[in-house]
Amino acid sequence: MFMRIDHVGIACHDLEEKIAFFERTFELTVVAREVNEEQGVKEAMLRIADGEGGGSYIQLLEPLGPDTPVGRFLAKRGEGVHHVAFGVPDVEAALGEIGGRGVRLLDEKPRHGSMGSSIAFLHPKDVGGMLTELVQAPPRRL
Ligand code: V0V
Ligand code: CO
Repeated sequence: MFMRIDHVGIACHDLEEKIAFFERTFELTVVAREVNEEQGVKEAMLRIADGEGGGSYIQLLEPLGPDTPVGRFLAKRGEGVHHVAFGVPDVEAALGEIGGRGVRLLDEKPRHGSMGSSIAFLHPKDVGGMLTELVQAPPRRL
């Protein structure tokens, strides 16, 4: 079901400062930036590797306000790993299969994610304490 780790999401207070740190320390490059109002974040993707089914990235996340998933996470736990996202071929099909195995779905239907992807989240309490995201990359342009 999982094809690769698509990204690791890291919650931070100051996106620009964290981007600068990752760029100069690990020589990574930002390949996309987006404000996602629905998810309550301002985010940046830094490419680690490219593959045929999709790349893998670090996703830096700054909350748009305190009353958002990442805002609440920062207040409770401080900066750090917020979620792990797995690449799947079909997020809707994966949701059906995983939900049928008793894991609580935070999204019944896929939502808009970074770089044109379709995403959905699984409850961290049902996945060993790890907030888990499913990502379906958009079809590649020829
Ligand atoms: C909360 N908890 C976590 C957690 N956030 N555990 C592990 N990892 C996290 N990131 C724990 C928390 O400690 C509580 O446990 C319990 O879950 C309930 O959390 P809460 O404090 O009540 O917090 P809420 O109300 O924010 O709810 C948490 C959930 C929420 C996970 C349900 O954050 C959510 O729906 N997240 C999905 C959407 C999201 O995260 N979007 C931002 C990324 P105790 O203390 O009771 O034991 S957007 C993104 O990745 C995009 C756009 C993309 O990739 O393209
Ligand atoms: Co993410």
